[in-house]
Amino acid sequence: MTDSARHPNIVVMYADDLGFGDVSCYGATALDTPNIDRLASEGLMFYQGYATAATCTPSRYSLLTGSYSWRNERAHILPGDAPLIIDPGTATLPSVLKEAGYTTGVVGKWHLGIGEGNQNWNEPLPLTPLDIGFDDSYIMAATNDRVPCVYLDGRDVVGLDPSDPIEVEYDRNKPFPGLPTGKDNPELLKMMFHHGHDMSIVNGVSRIGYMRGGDAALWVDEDMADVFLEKAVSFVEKNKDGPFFLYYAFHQPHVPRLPHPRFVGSTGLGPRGDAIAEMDWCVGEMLDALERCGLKEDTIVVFSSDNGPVLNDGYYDEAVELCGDHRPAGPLRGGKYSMYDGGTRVPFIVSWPGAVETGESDALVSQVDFFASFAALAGVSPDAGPDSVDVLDALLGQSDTGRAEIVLEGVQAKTVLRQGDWVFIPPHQGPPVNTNVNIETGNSPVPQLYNLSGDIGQIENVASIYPDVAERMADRLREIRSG
Ligand code: NG6
Ligand code: CA
Repeated sequence: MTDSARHPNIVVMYADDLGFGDVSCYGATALDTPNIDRLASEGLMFYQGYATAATCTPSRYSLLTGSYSWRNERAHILPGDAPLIIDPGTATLPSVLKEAGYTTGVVGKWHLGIGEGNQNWNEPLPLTPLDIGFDDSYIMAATNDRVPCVYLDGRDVVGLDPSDPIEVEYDRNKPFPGLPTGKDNPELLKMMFHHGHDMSIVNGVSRIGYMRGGDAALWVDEDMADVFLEKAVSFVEKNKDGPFFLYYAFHQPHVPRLPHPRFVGSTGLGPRGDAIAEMDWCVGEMLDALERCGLKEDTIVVFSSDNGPVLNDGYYDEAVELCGDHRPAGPLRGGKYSMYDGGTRVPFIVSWPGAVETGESDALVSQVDFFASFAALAGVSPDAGPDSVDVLDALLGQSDTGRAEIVLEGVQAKTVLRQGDWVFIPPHQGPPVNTNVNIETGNSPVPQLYNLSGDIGQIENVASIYPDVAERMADRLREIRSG
């Protein structure tokens, strides 16, 4: 092995709300994802690959820290003005790789908080990705449906005119007087909200949160894919002498779904499908850039998603009406927010041409394992804590064995244990269905036990047939949570 083969570049491409059944290599027929498929054909597709949680912030927290998110009570869906929830000094995937000589960059959706609270967006930002291990950072602070709707380059808002400062307010009862909102001025909207998302209007779309000022800095949703892609590609070009770690976090297909006009109508599924097509194109552009730079065989490329799919996540965009026979979660039950597998089991592809075996793997792996696995690959051994398992051999296709067990997290940090093929869901209070999004939550007054080997759709609760298994797993889950 040459040096560069021992320390490959690492590119993690991370979709937002993309389901297990949303790409063609995982069985989708209603839309084509030729570039993700190309990555899969050059690498290894995991069928038991998980995000740690069924929502964004917790999954991203785990991916970057190697720690289960329910251990940090701040790791829940964050507002756009939340402080950074990863403390500087914490070992993170980028900080550990940096120690091993990598140059590290993040481009795209962040959603792990910025600053120390009460953030003044008009001054250099105090706590950013730059403070937890990234050398370069070009991000949006939270989500594309949350204010502030601006890009952050390092510590600065891009394109901010100091004479038009930004103000952000998340208290629902404190709209900026005189400024239109989705709630009061629906006639100004190009995409109507369905639930939530009725506060400040930016680019014809009402968002979560109020903002005022910063007009010259506001993003244009339709250009977002191109903006992030350009930054991601230039990071690769700039650092092609490597090794580098790039965390490229897409905003698609999260709401509001506003792909560039050149993708509008490219699928029959409406804006949600078109946003997936746009993201797939970005994947292809990144693969081409790596090839152009001569890095194809020196780079591990990972593609995955932060949580499962949702159709109506708060805007009328025809995702439900145009879905037809398409099953965004494939054969899995539930979706985003859910404790069922549809919430957390996601497309999970690892490619390293020449080094990773090609084909399919049934090894149980989680994004929380990137921390320990890639640290091992880079030759460093941080104090990984108990949650991140070195499954490098499985990720490289050299072993069929991944983890023995994994804790999965639905919304509100409700946890589930998977052990082998068994999934145990403890009784949890709350409605069985989140009616806003029409997704089963997994809440039930009784314990649930499923065996995925014959029941991938988690249809038959066998807790009363195997009470000893259910009890053993309940104990184990309690033990892990208290450990
Ligand atoms: C929810 C939003 C949803 C989405 C989600 C975060 C409402 C009613 N719903 O609170 O639209 O933004 O948060 O998604 O506001 S995530 O993928 O970033 O976790
Ligand atoms: Ca998400």
